[in-house]
Amino acid sequence: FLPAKDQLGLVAVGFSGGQCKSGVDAAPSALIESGLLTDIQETLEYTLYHDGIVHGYAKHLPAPGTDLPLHVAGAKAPMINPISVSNVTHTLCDQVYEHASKGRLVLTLGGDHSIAIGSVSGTAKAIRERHNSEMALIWVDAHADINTPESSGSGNIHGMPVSFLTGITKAPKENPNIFGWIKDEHKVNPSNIVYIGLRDVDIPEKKILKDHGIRAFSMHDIDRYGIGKVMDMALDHINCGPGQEGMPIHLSFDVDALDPYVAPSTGTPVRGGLTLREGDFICEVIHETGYLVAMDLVEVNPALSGDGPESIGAKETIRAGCSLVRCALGECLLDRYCVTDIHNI
Ligand code: 4U7
Ligand code: MN
Ligand code: MN
Ligand code: MN
Repeated sequence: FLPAKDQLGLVAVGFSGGQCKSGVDAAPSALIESGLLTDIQETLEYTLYHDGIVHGYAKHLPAPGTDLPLHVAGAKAPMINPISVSNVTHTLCDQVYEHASKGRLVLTLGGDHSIAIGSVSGTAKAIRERHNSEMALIWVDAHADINTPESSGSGNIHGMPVSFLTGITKAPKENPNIFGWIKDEHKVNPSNIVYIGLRDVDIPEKKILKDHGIRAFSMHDIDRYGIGKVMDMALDHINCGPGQEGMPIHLSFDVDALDPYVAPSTGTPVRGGLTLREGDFICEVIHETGYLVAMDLVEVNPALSGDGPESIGAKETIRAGCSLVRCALGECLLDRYCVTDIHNI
């Protein structure tokens, strides 16, 4: 299964159309400017494949004023920017597929969480073709992001990606062009999904999770069992525990899973979240399985820190985001070699 240990494909997606607050489009540049790519190449020793562009996808977007809210039968709110989100995620799907099908580990820097429709579908398709295998999806988030266009109270597509990725939602009848590009090869089996960090799940989402038997570890579970045991149970569920057969893993990390105390600069913060160490630990443990094939880091919004992009809140959020990525790419192993060395002296 494993991607080449030392090759990383990066896609930077400065897209904010899955929700209504501007600023999340500036996250990839902010993460890169703070040194993330230097760490990835020099400290973690990956060969980086990156086109050097932060994709705004302007050329894929419909003319201003034409991407009108889509009224879906029975919905509480119309879908917002449906054409833009569909187009951008279709393009992203192809970009991520390109990297993954060459056996590279793929990192997608968002952007709001709607972009996971593109990144996860691209990885899932490549993994099916390369390994004739299904893929696991670990979704670390305060939210379940599994609303359908009908159940969503906001109409924001960043609250719906998992419903499209599982096929629980199909392209809307009102306009099959919107997400009509998603085929079976792009989809993830609901039984291969694990959530970690949930604490703000809408009532219809709770029903969807229950009806589809999707495994979810809330903050309550983390308090009860501790993050170590929760990760053991999470990996066991997707067959990636010790001695199990294993399955390629896509990690989709929404920075709002972290407590706003450590990551305040995000669009939908919810109190009572993960500590920085719990977040890093999740990423470290997933790295250690050896099954990680792709990661998203989304919902960092440097503009939402109270006092502008230079604020401490934005800097801390960016720093936390970089740490999560480095941990998923194997930083903890470097530490461990040091400890081993000390013991050997
Ligand atoms: B994020 C919400 F209603 N559930 O659907 C919705 F609470 O990607 C929030 O996790 C979605 O940040 C949050 O709009 C999306 C809301
Ligand atoms: Mn296509
Ligand atoms: Mn999310
Ligand atoms: Mn969230």
